[in-house]
Amino acid sequence: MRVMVLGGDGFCGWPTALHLSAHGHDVTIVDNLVRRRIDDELGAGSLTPIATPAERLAAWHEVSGNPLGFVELDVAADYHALTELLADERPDAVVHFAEQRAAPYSMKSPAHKRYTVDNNVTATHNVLVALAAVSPGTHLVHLGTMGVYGYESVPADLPEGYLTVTYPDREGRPRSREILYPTRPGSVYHLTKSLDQLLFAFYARNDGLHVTDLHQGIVWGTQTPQTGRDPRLINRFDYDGDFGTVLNRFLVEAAIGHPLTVHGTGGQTRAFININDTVECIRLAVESGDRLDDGRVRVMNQLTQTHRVSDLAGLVSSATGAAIVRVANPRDEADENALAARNDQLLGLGLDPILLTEDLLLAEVGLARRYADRVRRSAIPAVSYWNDSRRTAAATTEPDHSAPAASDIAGGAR
Ligand code: NAD
Ligand code: USQ
Repeated sequence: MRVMVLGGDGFCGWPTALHLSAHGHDVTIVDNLVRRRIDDELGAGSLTPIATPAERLAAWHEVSGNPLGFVELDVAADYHALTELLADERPDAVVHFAEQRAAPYSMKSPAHKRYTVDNNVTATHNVLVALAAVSPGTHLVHLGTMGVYGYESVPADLPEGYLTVTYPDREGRPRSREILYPTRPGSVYHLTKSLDQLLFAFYARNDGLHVTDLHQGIVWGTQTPQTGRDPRLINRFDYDGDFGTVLNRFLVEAAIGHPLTVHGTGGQTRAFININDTVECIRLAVESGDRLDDGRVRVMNQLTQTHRVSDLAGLVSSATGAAIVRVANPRDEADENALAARNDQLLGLGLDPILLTEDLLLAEVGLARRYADRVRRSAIPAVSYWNDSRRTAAATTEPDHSAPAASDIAGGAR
């Protein structure tokens, strides 16, 4: 199949592009490289030394014999170029990763909030409008988030995107209908994914677009068999207080002798998936595009396990001897929540989940130790606060590395 990977230079996009290419698909990456500029803005690069796009493409061609296309393009800002590209290529599938994906970065300042909404919502809308105009048969596979469901404890397993609700009609007779599961975003970033969901529903109904929205949990791990084939193919690994996600942060912290930074009580339960399962799920989604219902977005929950943050810290600590520190939580989130979710659809398509084991954790710590001299310890504290009371609470326990000037962020405020 001909597949276009928007955001294919990023942490999930790059290994996905290689995985699809290794499975015989003809892949073109589209990316504006903003994530590399955000590294500079935050003063925190990837733990792993990532090669330039040109070096990456050359290395993949050398080791696999497969060419990869690359187009530098801003999906949010360059609508006309995007439309031309889609009209020329008419891909069978577009995989859409091209959004600002860090909840803390999205809460950092008014400029970061505006950038996140402008970039993410416009990118998604541009893709939908362009597909409807020039390539309506293309299957759009979007990376959404489990966070759209919110993190209230509900006494049920979260369904895959939809809920059947029963309500009384005017005569008091019970009626039922299917609705999109009500969203409860916990950050501006998660809010954009909730808005995306409405855009997909509209364009599927109005224009008959074929859309799969993957509600993905927190991705952990780094390498895949393809990214491990040559040092120039290595995947990025974020550990900083904005883009680093909890388990990958704990693994780096353990590797450099930094205490594991548990926010608040550590009672937050979240959904997780290994990067190797991420790339496989996307392949399964892309290759099952012929199974979509007309006019209805397919929503699949892309997670394999749920874990409590304090349990993860305990696991990493007992495997490595790392100390654990409880820091004032910069986020506005419940002290604790329960979480369970269905993932029947991806299991039904053949996903064979990789479960968290001490061996896998230690392998990641080993990789982190190899690049330990690249870690900037000053980038580790999470210092994007959800509101002023969080900032004040944190100021009593840690130094305040305040948000950067609102006027100069990597993506540029429009
Ligand atoms: P990432 O930041 O590493 O990659 C995103 C890529 O998109 C970057 O290469 C960036 O340069 C590009 N991009 C952003 N805006 C763009 C634009 N306007 N035009 C062109 N390119 C643009 O993020 P990631 O971790 O790879 O996440 C990818 C997607 O998966 C995101 O949409 C995210 O919401 C979703 N997701 C990620 C995780 C996770 O744990 N990493 C979990 C669930 C969902
Ligand atoms: N946390 C800590 N210590 C840390 C970092 C985080 O205790 O050092 C806690 C946070 O307070 C939060 C939990 O760990 O309770 C998860 O935080 P995270 O940064 O790992 O994940 P999150 O902000 O939810 O975002 C990540 C990705 C995002 C994706 C989302 C999936 O960055 O793109 O959408 O995971 S989900 O969590 O299912 O919504």
